[in-house]
Formats: sequence, structure tokens, C-alpha cells
Amino acid sequence: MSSAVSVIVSSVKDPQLQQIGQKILNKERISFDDGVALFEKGSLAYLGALANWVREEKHGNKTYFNRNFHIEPTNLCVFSCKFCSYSRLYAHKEEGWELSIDQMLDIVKSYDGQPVTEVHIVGGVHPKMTMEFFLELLRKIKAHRPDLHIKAFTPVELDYMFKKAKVSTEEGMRLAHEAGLDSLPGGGAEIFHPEIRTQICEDKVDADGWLHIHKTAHQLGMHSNATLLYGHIEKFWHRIDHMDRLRTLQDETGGFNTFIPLKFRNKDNDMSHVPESSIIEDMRMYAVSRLYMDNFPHIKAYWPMLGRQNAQLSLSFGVNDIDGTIDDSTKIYAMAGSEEQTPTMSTADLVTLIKQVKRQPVERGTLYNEIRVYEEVMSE
Ligand code: V47
Ligand code: SF4
Repeated sequence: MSSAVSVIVSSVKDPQLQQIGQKILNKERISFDDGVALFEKGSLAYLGALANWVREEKHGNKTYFNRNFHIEPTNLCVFSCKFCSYSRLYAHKEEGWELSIDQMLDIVKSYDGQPVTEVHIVGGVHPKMTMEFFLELLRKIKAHRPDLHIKAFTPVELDYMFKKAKVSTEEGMRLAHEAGLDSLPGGGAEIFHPEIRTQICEDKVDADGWLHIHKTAHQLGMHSNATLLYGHIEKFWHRIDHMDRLRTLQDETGGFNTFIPLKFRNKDNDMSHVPESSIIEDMRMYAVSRLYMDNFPHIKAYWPMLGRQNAQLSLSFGVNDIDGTIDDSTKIYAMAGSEEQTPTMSTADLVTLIKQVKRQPVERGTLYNEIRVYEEVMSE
């Protein structure tokens, strides 16, 4: 055990915080109430010291990124999540885009010869983009580039397409996996607790539906990520409730790779009156995530949403992954008011960003296979 962090724990005045710190240093699981107490009473310095200790126990200085691009098939959506700045109601079609299979295949082909390893496909829920449409897309991408990992579709999209195709989740996931779906991204989770979910996204798949689709993917041998949309109308205990449901499923399946807290951005949506969280609150969120999600190997800060410098800062608050090169291929965050209006970073930019905060860059595949481990930067 690092002596610096044990001194910090033994000198904290609040007995409950001290006991929680001891549990963490003993590698014991913290409880629901412990998680809430950390949010309510833990100072930024205390949370940061503990989360950084856990992060370094798990990964040392290693900080992962990948080479990826996004495809957003459509921004037309039958749902009406109040926080969403990206979608246009299907009823107002003239304001949206809808890509054909050939147009999406052309995007994939535009990366021919480039060392990208992953395509991330996610978008609105379009009533005419059926399960068959997406199965054909998956098959055609795989036929063109078999080594490209396809991380695609949230349970919101999958639940809708399976219901429309009148297939069970089990059957639908099996068909998608056979057609080339390799893993699931973490989106659509928002806040699971119905007290909040019914206020911000009442008409889409609920918590049990979301968790069931990920569980089914895990049972088929696929991996997935999980997100949490924080910093709006939820209370701290709703965040812990959300993380607790994920931690419980992870105990059962072990199929999650990465937990990604997503900061609510308030530009041009039905929740624009809700103020955004401060950077301090963002760092506290990352730190508590690292401490609570003891069975999740990785915590990711999604730099297009958080901004580059804040992503760097997060690497001292439990984060060990900053996503990928993106190549200006996503609009979700730019439309919601994030710092990054044209999110692109070259591999060299990502490496520099990570080295600037004395961490060790590692290029990874989607499943955290190490593709290139860069040299350690000597810090002290
Ligand atoms: O589920 C939508 C979020 C998510 C806003 O798995 C917003 O590697 C903030 O899940 N403010 C989709 N967030 C994106 C997503 C994701 C992103 C990067 C990597 C991975 C991964 C997954 O975007 C939605 C929703 O929670 N979102 N609107 C907004 N105004
Ligand atoms: Fe549609 Fe997703 Fe936006 Fe909700 S968050 S309105 S499901 S695109």
C-alpha cells in the first residue's frame, strides 16, 4: 500500500470518510451508503487521492486510446429525450439526415489503408431503418473490412428494431452478432432510476430493458460499455443507484469493459434551463465512479464532450482511457454545446496530451488488446 495515501486516509477528520478510505485501501467493496457519503462529504483532494491510488493499482500509468471513427446513420428519432440536442423528431423530417447503406459503406471505405481499428455506429431511432437494414449494413462492413471492430447500437435502437421485427432480444442479438456486431457501446443508459428516467426520457427502453440487452450480449460472448448521464436533475443517490445496478450485472457476467460518465451539456435542448456541472463536480464524478465500480476494469473520459484539458485532468481522478481519434465523425456533442466543435485528434496529438500529464500512452483495440505501448515519461 502506498504510504502517502494511507497517511491521507488516517488523517481525514470525518470518521465515516476515514472508514471508507480504509475499505478502499484494503480492496474491500464500498456500499451504497458509502458511495453517497463520498459524493456528499468527500473533498476533491480526498476523492482524487483515493481514485488515483485505485487507478494506479489497476493500470499504473497506462492510459489507453484507440483509432476509431463514428457513423451516425440518422438524427431522425421517434423518441423525444429532453436532454437531446442532436435528434430531430421523425415528424420534422426536413431538418434531419438519413444515410443509405451505400453511403455508410462509403464512409467505411474512406478509411481504407488507414490503421483505424474500430467503427462506432450509433444514431437516432428511425422507423424505416429496420433490423434487416442494419443486419445488411453489418454484413457489408464485415465483408469489406473483416478486421474492423464494429461497436454499434444502444439498447434504445436494438429494443426498437427487435420489437418491430417481432423477434426476442435473444434472437435479435444472436442475428446481429452473426451479421458482424462485435460489441455494444455504452449509450442510452442515462439515469436508470424511474424517478429521473420518466422526467428526462420516459418513452424509450427502461432500465431493465437496457440491462437485459447488455446481459444477452455478454451471454453471447460480446463485451460492452456503460454510460451514466450526470449533472442535471438527478441526486447523488440516483447516480449510485445507477452504478449499483451496473456493478451487480457485472458481478454476474463480467462482460463490461468500461464505465463512461457523460457530462450533461445544455445547449439547444429541452433542458437548456438546467445549469451544467462545474469541472470540480466532473472530477468528483470520475473519482467516485472509479471507487464504486470496483469490478469495471476501465473508466473513460470522452474527450470530445469534456474538452482536451479536462480530459487530461481526469487522468488524476481515476480515468485511464480517453477514447479515440474520432476524426470529426460525430455530431452528438458539438450540437449539445461541448468545447469540441470539430472533434479530431491525430494519434500524435493523443500521445502528446497523455504525455503532458506524465502518463504512459497505450494504443489499444476495442477489447483493450495493446497495439502499441509508448515509453514511460519520467515524472519524479
Ligand atoms: O446515451 C445525448 C448522451 C449518449 C447529450 O461506449 C448527451 O465507447 C450530454 O453513449 N449532453 C450517446 N450527453 C453517446 C455514448 C458514447 C459516447 C462515447 C463513447 C461511448 C462508448 C459511448 O450521448 C446518449 C446520451 O447519454 N447525450 N445528449 C447531452 N445534451
Ligand atoms: Fe433519440 Fe437517442 Fe436523442 Fe433520445 S438521446 S431523442 S433516443 S437520438
